[in-house]
Amino acid sequence: MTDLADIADVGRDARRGGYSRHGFDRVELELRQWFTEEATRRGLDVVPDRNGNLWAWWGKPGPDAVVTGSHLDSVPGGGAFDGPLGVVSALQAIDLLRAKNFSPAKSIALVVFVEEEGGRFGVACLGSRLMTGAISAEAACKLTDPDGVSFGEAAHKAGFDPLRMGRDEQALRNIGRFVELHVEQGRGLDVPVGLASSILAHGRWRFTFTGEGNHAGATLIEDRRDPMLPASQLVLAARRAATGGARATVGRIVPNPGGTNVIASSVDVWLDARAADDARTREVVAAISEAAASAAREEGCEVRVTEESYGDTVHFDTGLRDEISGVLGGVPALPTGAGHDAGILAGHVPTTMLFVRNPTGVSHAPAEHAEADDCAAGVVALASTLEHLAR
Ligand code: HGY
Ligand code: MN
Ligand code: MN
Ligand code: MN
Repeated sequence: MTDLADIADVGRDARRGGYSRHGFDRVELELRQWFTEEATRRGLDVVPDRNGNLWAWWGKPGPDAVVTGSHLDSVPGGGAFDGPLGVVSALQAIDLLRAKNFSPAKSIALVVFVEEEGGRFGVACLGSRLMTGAISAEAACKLTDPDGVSFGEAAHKAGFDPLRMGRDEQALRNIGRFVELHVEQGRGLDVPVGLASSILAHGRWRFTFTGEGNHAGATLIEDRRDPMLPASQLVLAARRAATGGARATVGRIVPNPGGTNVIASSVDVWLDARAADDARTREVVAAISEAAASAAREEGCEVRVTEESYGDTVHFDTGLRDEISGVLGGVPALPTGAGHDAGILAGHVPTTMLFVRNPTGVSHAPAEHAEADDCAAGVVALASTLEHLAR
């Protein structure tokens, strides 16, 4: 809690409430500096990788290390725990292990992934996707923020070379086991600490509706081709389609040009859809796309759909999970609807996640919370996990 308090003033969003911390923005760079100082003060060697992620090493950097970490960026107006809890818990776990004079046989590394939320450049888990090759450097560097700054430009400004980005074999070889500690984000956990079993298949789709920009007063209703109408139908279709445990959300709509007395000429609508498996997710998105296309036709508008990112269901390594559950004296395993860098890494290295209880079930919002005692239990669990894996 002291570590979280250390950064409590960094990136507060007075307008939205909570925090807005985004990959390579001023605030995230300040948090990276904070992490670098905290890790260095503990005698860890901080080395950035080629893709904008930060590594802090206890022991020599090299293959088969035990790696833990999370991210420091947030959604717009996010909570204090999603991401930073995993980073400060990693630092605290190191302190605990040091205090008991543990001497790891394997190197331990802490990692901070860049742009996990995709809050600035639109694609979540950008740092881990780049590292694993799930997105190409070319595609990643072309992504732009709402001001038109590209990820490549932002990375360059932060001291990274876009030409050297991309799948990082060395970094992947260095991860023997990966553990991410995270605040649980629903109401799935009624004890202080649990383990993740799986992540829903999920992705993001942009729907661009195009109509005719015109005057809000002078244009008769029957003369309009207003793209806001099919955009609104998409929102309703998303709710209708998300049955049986599937989730579909529209959290962001951008009308162009966006004037109160202007019929928009186009509207961008972002759909976040998640479901148990690939087939069901595709089905939900297809149903919503069909409704959007038909609503667009009815209004004389056009619609273009772009899949901005997608990942199939993740099943975390069951062997590693059982092993860690044993170390922790038996803890529940639960699925989650939230995405994580651990989900990206799970396709490449044995990976597990520790969840810390969320008493309110709120996340991606200022009210996100975890009790101090549960956070402490999380640190102890992470320390035991690292100790077990690195001995
Ligand atoms: O959106 C997500 O699930 C994640 O927190 N990136
Ligand atoms: Mn999140
Ligand atoms: Mn997170
Ligand atoms: Mn006028």
